[in-house]
Amino acid sequence: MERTFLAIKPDGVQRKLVGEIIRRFETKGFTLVALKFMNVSRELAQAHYDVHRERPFFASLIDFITSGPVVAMVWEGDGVIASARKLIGATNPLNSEPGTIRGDFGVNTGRNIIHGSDAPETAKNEIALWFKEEELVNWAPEIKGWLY
Ligand code: 3AN
Repeated sequence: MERTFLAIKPDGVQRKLVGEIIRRFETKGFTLVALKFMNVSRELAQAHYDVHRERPFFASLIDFITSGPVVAMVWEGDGVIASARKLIGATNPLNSEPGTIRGDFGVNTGRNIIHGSDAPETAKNEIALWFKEEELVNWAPEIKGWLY
């Protein structure tokens, strides 16, 4: 079963969107596997955004993601990586459709409320970076069976 890493960024937390965002993934039918409310160290932020190290916005990206608490989560389900990206919406607020999280709540490219892994390999690496194996909850198969 596929898993993805999602993080509600400091702007999403400050704007009290945590419940609204979690509700969207729950009602879609995905399964919560791990969740923690935490401050992000600069080391973790830099490791998470390592692919953007050379980009001009890297320093401001690190400042922003470490500026306040985030909600780090792992979600599971069929096609959850691509589906979560769809529910989140495009990075550029002018391209994020109404009905998506960014389309409904965001107007800024940098302060875009939520992060979602973009591919299976990234999801695997990000889950391992943010969570210890024992923090991932295994749902009992009979409960999971209600959905799939
Ligand atoms: P996404 O979060 O939609 O996967 P990425 O992976 O291209 O977008 O970029 C990672 C993060 O870097 C974005 N969430 C956004 O906060 C920031 N970012 C991307 N492009 C820009 C930009 N042109 N200016 C400022 N920040 C940016």
